[in-house]
Order: sequence, then structure tokens, then C-alpha cells
Amino acid sequence: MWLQLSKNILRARQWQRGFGLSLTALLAACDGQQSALNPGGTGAESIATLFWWMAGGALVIWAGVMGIALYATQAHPEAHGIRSARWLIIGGGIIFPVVVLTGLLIYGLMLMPQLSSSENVALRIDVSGEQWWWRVRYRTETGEAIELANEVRLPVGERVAFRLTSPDVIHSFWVPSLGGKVDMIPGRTNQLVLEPTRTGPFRGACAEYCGTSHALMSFPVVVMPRDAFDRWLAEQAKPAQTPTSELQQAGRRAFLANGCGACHQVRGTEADGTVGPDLTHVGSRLSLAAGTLPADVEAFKRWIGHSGSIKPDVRMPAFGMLPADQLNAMAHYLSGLK
Ligand code: HEC
Ligand SMILES: [Cu+2]
Repeated sequence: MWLQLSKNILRARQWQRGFGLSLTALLAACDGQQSALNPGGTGAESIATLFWWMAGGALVIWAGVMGIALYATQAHPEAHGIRSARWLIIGGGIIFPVVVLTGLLIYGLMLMPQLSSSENVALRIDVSGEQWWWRVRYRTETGEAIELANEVRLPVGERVAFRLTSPDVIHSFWVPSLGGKVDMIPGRTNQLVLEPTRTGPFRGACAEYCGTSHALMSFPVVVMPRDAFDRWLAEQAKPAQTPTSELQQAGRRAFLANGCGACHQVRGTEADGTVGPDLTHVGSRLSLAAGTLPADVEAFKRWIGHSGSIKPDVRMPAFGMLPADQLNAMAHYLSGLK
């Protein structure tokens, strides 16, 4: 008997440890760069508050239902008349849910205007979801656009209005740490306002299945102080740097000779394609191919040579047939475009 008991205790301990471990894993998923429960923006804060209220409410209701169930198994079947049973059904089954759900609906509707109101907006950014990357255009005060791709930087503490659309299929723009998600629908422009409350790297993702490489389209979001942001944007507005080293110059020649410019723009060169991402400052980005690879020379080389095996169904041919020295030179040229 003692043996059995100690075995049981051991089993309970193991179970406890397992539970502890999975709880830690679960909670660890709540901080980091992509968590709606570790908000870094006003929209995400309201959403997190709503979530905790709803989770708390669900817990209370669950406890209530369990209490009644437990009571029902213990009580004598004749102990209650039909009248009180009817009140339980009308009260608990109709009045209570109507009151709770109406309250939640009103709260949700009250949150909505501030999530998309364009009052006091300091910055406007147009983002278009493509298969499988993000076209990003910063609107300057004079109305011109500074085009970049696959990365968004924002000044901290300011309201930023995003105009979201798509030329192909439905995507969804979501930076969980900063705010809610909004669909990008062909033929429509949807608005989303984000207001980051702290600096830091965050991560955005496509939240609507859009095809084979849907899971390979994310983007880094960097929230920075206003002056650093202004310096960054001023750099992005400039045309591409002219390469200085011999290797990078050879890379530029190979880039222009192999037809990359039919799909890619590098401002300041004759490459002016618009099918793929603007590469004018691709070397300054934190990741390559929409969060798929790190942004180092090696990754550029791999991407240009094997785009399709890195990202299935990608709309860029692989250039693996080019001589290795050309691939290498292009990788050095592009990663040098700071
Ligand atoms: C037929 C059009 C097309 C051609 C030609 C083309 N690309 Fe691309 N390229 C794309 C598309 C589309 C993407 C976006 C892929 C994705 O992430 O889903 C892309 C992505 C890239 C990226 C990643 C950009 C980023 O923002 O991370 C690089 C670098 C790149 N191409 C380099 C090249 C080079 C170098 C060549 C020529 C050897 C080339 N491309 C030729 C269409 C093209
Ligand atoms: Cu998508």
C-alpha cells in the first residue's frame, strides 16, 4: 500500500512538473515581439483589457455553472418546484446572457472609433499586401511617396494612419503588439490607426490565408524616437548609393544585365520595375524576403539563386544558373544598398 501511495505521489509530481512546464511555455509566448497580451500600443492595450475582462467573466460563469451542476448531482430531485426551475432557465439561460453580451457589444462598439479615427494623425503609410510580401509607401507632407518594402518603422507616441489594400488576394495586416488586425481587400482601401506607446522591435504578420507562402510573409516593425525616425526616413527618401568597391560595381552591372530591373526598382539607376519590392535601400532592412531570411550577404546569395525553394510559389525566378561570381557580386551590391 505504501508503495502504491508513493507511486501515486510521484506521478502527481511528474504531472505537476509537466503542467508547470507547459504553463511556462504558454506564458513565455505572451511576451516577445508578437503578442497581443504584451501591448506596445493603445489599440493593443484596449484589446488586451477586453481579453482579460472576457477571460475573467468566462471564469466566473464557468464556476457558476459548475456550482449548479455539482448542486444538481447532490440535491434531491423533488427538492425544487417547477417554478424555481423555470426561473433558473429564464434568468440564467436568457436574461443573464442577453445582459452580458449586450454589455460586451456596447464596450466593443465604443472601442471601434478610436481604433480607426484619423484625428491627430502624424504620419500616413500605405501598405499593400502582395503575394508574398508588403509594399510600403510613406506619404510625405507634400504628398509624394517614399517607397520601401517588408519593413515598417514608426515614431513612438504618435498616431499613424495606415491605408491598407491588395492587388491580388485578401491578406490581413496585423501587428499584434500594437493593435488590431485589418483585412487588405482587392478593390478596397481600409484604414487602421496605430499608436505605439513604447520603442522596440515588434513583428507583424499576414493574418489571412493568402496562398502557398502565406506563412512566409511577415515584417519587422521598429518603433523609435522621433529624431531617429526622421533620420531613417530621410535616408530612405534618397536615391541608392553608388557602389564604391570593385566587387559591388560588378554586382550592379550584373544586376542591370540580368533583367532584375524589369521587376525591381533601384532609384538612381535604370532599374525601375514595380512587380517586386523596391530595392533602393534593401541593404538597410532587418530581414530579407518578408521576414524569411536574415539580411546578410549569404542570405542575398541564397535568395537570388534559390528563391523558389526558399519561398514556394514565389513570383521571382531563381537565378541559380548564373555563374557563382556574379551571384556573389550581386549579393555584395544589394547588401551594400544601405
Ligand atoms: C519576374 C519578376 C522578378 C525578377 C526578374 C526578379 N525579381 Fe527579385 N523579387 C520579385 C518578387 C515578386 C519578390 C518578392 C518575393 C517575396 O518575398 O515573396 C522579389 C524579391 C527580391 C528580393 C528580396 C527583397 C526584400 O524586400 O526583401 C531581392 C533581394 C531580389 N528580389 C533580388 C533580385 C535580383 C538580384 C534579381 C535579378 C537577378 C531579381 N530579383 C529578379 C520579382 C522579381
Ligand atoms: Cu498574405
